[in-house]
Amino acid sequence: MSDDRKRAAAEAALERIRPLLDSNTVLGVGTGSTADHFIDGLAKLRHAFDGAVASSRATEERLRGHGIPVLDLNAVGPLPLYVDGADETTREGFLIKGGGGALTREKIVAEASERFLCIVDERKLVGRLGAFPLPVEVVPMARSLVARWFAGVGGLPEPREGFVTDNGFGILDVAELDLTDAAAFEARAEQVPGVLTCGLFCRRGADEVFCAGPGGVEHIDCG
Ligand code: A5P
Repeated sequence: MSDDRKRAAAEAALERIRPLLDSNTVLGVGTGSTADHFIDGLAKLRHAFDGAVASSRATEERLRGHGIPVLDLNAVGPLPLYVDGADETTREGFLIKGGGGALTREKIVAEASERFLCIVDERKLVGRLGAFPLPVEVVPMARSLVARWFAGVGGLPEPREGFVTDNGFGILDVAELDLTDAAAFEARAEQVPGVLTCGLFCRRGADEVFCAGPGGVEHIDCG
């Protein structure tokens, strides 16, 4: 059921972007099982746009598998649209991302994009962020230092064992954080030496959320 809803959210985003595409359009494309549905649907629109910037190696491979050209972010200008999933979202478009470990490249592509469309099923729509442990990408030599910082602010950090990001770094998953002021927390956490990226997307959150539930897909304009 969850998979059907992920597909429904992805299809709603495809309908949203279809009229906006032209032969010069380069899309930002996210990572994860919901984004995979989006990529599979995008294959049918292959000739309506120029290509895509991928937020992970896995997404790059899936795009190429569908014959969609993958472009280097450095070779293109600002992207008009970025479509990606999330682990949690609020109605104002604040997100937790990084369950799949692609948070740094996702944050880069989100920053490079004029509009960020987030696709989720209804289990991920929350009133307040933080039930999902916050993924944090860390430079390996700083893992203990960064873990102590997160413990010091009330979190329970756990290294994601055996996981290496596309950037060659590690992930700490931090539970039990008080993210009442998530935007301020994002800014503080990303100042800690050794933190490459924290999985809060508030400074640059989603502009629109497509949330699939039992009654269909709700389109939330985050304002
Ligand atoms: C990838 O690192 C994440 O940010 C994903 O966007 C997030 O984990 C959602 O994944 P699913 O669509 O697989 O639930």
